Amino acid sequence: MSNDRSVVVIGLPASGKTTFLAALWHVITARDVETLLRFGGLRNGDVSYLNEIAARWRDARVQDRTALVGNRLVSMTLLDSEDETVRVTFPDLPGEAYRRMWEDRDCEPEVAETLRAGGVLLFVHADTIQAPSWVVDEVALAKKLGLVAGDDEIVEWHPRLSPTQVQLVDLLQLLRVPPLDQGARRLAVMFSAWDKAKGERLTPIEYLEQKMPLLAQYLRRNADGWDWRVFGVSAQGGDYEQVSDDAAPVPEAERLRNLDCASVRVQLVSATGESHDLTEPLQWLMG
Ligand SMILES: Nc1nc2c(ncn2[C@@H]2O[C@H](COP(=O)(O)OP(=O)(O)OP(=O)(O)O)[C@@H](O)[C@H]2O)c(=O)[nH]1
Ligand SMILES: [Mg+2]
Repeated sequence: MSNDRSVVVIGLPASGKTTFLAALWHVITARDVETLLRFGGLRNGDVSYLNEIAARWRDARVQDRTALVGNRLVSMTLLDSEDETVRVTFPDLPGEAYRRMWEDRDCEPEVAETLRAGGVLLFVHADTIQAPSWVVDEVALAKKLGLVAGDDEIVEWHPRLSPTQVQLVDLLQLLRVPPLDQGARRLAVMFSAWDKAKGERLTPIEYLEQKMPLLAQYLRRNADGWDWRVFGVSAQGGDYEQVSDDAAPVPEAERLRNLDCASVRVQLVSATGESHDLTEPLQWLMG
């Protein structure tokens, strides 16, 4: 028996979506660490994109920004704990598509189509959260640094200047109104680059509460009926190298490349503990 499921991967630009898919495909195909969902064999469908990004991941090189053109719908055939086949389809869309929804209130019909399916994986780069700031604090800081701006210098407001949590709450709200509304769904909030956040010694849920209180409150108040969980994910285990010829070598990337088993680069932190199993949030989303 086969079940077709789909999962929507969303997140602002450079939030870690493609890197997660690359690491997931490696962990599933290499089969060298325990996972809740297992490789179910090759079925009809094209896995060349997945193979390409996973090869780059193994090489400890940073993924290219996903382009707006081209169909990046990827499918994996997996087996669950009861040996039932589940076929999971994900779109790997560029964060640009989500940024446009916030900034221009616009969404391509194909993007809207993919957004209507299944559980939602929301990626947030843990290390690049744009926090809200107070004008008085900014002025005080500028004065201390001797950077007093002229009184007549006006900075035009742009939606891109909004705090990350404001943009994400809006994105989630857009998923609960027509034409994207699909009723209440499961949502996994994925803090990516968790290796950068670990030093703060917070659990993923505490990280959400402290760094993005508006998003935390929106989810806790249950206004839009999301059934949600929070995960910390380090899909790379550390910093990778840029691909360009003149990019400086990164010692951490060299260390990661030298590990015997590449899957152990990966770390997933949830309320129940730590593992290398990137299929855990998928299993929950499909439950
Ligand atoms: N340190 C660290 N950096 C990471 C990790 N995962 C992703 N990154 C970095 O985050 C940046 C964005 O990663 P991508 O996977 O390309 O992000 P994306 O969401 O697919 O971006 P778009 O395609 O532009 O929407 C890259 O510089 C990655 O190297 C991680 O686990 N650790
Ligand atoms: Mg991408």
